[in-house]
Amino acid sequence: MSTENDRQPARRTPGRDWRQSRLITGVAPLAASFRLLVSVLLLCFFDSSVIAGKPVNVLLIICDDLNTHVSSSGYQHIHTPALSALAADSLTFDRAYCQYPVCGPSRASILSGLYPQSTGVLDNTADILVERPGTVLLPQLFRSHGYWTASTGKVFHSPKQEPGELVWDEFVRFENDELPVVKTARQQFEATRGSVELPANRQAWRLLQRQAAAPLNAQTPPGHGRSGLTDEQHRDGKNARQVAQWLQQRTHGDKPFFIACGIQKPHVPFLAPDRYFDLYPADLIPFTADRPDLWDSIPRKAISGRYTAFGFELGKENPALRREYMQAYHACISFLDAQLQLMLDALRETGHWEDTVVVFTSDHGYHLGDHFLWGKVTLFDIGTRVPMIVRVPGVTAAGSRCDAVVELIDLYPTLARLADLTPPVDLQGVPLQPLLQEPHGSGETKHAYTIVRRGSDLGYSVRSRHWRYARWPDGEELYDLQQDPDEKMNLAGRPQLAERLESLRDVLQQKQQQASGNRNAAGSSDGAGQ
Ligand SMILES: [Ca+2]
Repeated sequence: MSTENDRQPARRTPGRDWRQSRLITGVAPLAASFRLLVSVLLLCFFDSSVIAGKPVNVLLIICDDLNTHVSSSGYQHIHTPALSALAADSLTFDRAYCQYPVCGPSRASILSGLYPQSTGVLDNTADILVERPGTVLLPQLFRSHGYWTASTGKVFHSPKQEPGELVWDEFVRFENDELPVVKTARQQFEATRGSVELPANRQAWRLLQRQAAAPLNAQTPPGHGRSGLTDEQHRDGKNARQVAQWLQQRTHGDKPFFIACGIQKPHVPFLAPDRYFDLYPADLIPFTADRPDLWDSIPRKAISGRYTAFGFELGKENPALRREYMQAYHACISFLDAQLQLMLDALRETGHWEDTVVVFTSDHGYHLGDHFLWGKVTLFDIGTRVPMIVRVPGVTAAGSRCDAVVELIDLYPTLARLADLTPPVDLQGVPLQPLLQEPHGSGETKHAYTIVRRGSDLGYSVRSRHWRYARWPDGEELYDLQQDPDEKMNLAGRPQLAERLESLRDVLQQKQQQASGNRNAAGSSDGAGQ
């Protein structure tokens, strides 16, 4: 059971306080002053934690179910000008992968810097602070070192797993305003039966409300379409405006800030303001049809069954329905892109563009009919690869790209190092610092590791620049990503690749051991927390 004591920060070696670490006072003799000046210049050059002499601020923007259908990832058939502009001024990671292709486990992993087998969060109901007491969460680290921390929207998975005051100075989650279709239904209802608030009307109205909203707002089958709302009436419109308001009102005071914005789109239901649908005439949306026998050579456990809820059959294309959903998903992406622009504008207008690290990413990828599948919960590239853009003023080169394999758990140690904070000793991610300055300098040998549950079993995947290997209870997959980037030809049975297969089996075994190796937080010997 969780107790309040479980939710206290773990004991750890504190990093330098930012106020102390950057204050230089007193009058020194000339020679000493010169040495000091050289030291400061060297510090500024080598220590990316100092941006124009100010503490580093952080704006972390994490989208929900956003795959790589964005201009910054090279997808041509999308309108995302804010992402294009951000990428043109930042470093884009082209091979960034989640550690688990489902919201809750992925977010627990990102925000702890740990693989899911160490967080113990392998579904959307588990809470990392219960599963792994004593874990120091990313915003908690910043807060304990003098930062003002705030979140809006879905950063941690759900309100049930919201650590709240433990990690945030302010946190808020918005809802969409009432949909026009619901408003119309409510007015018609009330014209004959009186207020929906009357006790005698509540049950009937709840049923009618659900029916009226379902085509737009249901989870299954996924609602999709033009919401009839304005940008600011949508949850993400409110999220972006909340971030802008915090910046404009300087809610952080004199402290450096760590602001996390959880963008809800393009998670189902795929509804967005009308004008974003106008960008995508359905009959012009392209897709690549798969061959009907695709699944004959792939382990069946690699399938996620969600495609049935969307109304599809395995092995059969339905171009009209596929385009209908793709149009709505793409409209949601253009909508979120416009909200991103608001936040970036606010950073500039408040003078924080050059002292704030900006990270834009997603919790996992998403199938839009690829492999006949819909939704998440797969280990394919489209299900695990995420957009990832990082801007560190004075460090990342404008318009630079990195094709090294990186993992979302790398963000925690990277941000900690940028802010000159001492992270927990047991993080499993690797700081991206060498790549931030030299995107082509290293990262050759890294493998991304992703797992997913299938009942009581797990599927496992490791990926390098060239290969992806997956193991399921009912078979294996091997893809040559240079020849077959869309993963349509499973090579696991090819005799000429037996040696390659064997070496990737070894890599997977090593990753499995590493990933489950930090099940308890450092400093909490019995896992009971501090
Ligand atoms: Ca998600």
